[in-house]
Amino acid sequence: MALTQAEVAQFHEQGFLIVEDLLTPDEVAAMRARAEEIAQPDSPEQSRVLRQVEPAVARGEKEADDYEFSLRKMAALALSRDPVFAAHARRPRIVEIIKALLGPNLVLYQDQLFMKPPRVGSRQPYHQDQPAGFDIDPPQHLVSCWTALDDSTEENGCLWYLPGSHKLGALTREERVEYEARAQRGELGDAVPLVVRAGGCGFHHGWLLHASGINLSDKRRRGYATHYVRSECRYVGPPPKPARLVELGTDFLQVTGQRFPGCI
Ligand SMILES: O=C(O)CCC(=O)C(=O)O
Repeated sequence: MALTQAEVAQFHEQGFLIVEDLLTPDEVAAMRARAEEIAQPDSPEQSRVLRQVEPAVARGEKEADDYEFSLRKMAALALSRDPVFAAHARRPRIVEIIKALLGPNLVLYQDQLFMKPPRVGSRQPYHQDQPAGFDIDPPQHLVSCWTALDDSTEENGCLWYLPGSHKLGALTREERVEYEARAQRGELGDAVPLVVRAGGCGFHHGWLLHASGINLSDKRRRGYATHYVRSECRYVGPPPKPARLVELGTDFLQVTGQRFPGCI
């Protein structure tokens, strides 16, 4: 069993689960090295991997040390079949945990590497993953795994989970904005920081409210998010599939188990 019954029950009650040291230092080092290659301005992956620059750097309000340290995130690494990141998305230790939470048939819907560079890494306001970009029905069968590639601390902008908030279901934009406003006013005292060493993982439900802080430190805080859905779900967004997959000329990444006709 990848998880004890108590851990599964805790996930369903709280909407998240934290597992320390799921990856070995060598596994983390391989992912870091590959991330650094992909983040170079002239890397061959440039056309496939989506990159987003920190907004304040893009506006010229802040200065990053170099191009790599200006990046807010890179996306579609596993989806574009990068061997290192696709292998991580299918890593048995992670997949067994997702199976315990979602069931035996799984695909990877999306993946994102949050770079959170030193000093310029910006806040990610409170949000739920599910309403923001996963067009699936039924909508609740989404679990995200966030893997720390650097030690993740409150100072360098770790993730914060709001326990039990997945039970609220899909919130409206206005409701999500109100949660962020309450966080800014210091009113979300029960939020839990995802403080883990590099190689630790946080697993969260698609409806769980979560946010990440500003990076106030001189060290970066990279975290790789892989978003899994049950293969039994139907894709209900603009046909035939998410725009990113159409652009890449690819499909969702098969992770384990079966696929079903008419489903994702
Ligand atoms: O790593 C971050 O700063 C944000 C991550 C996030 O929102 C997610 O994994 O869903």
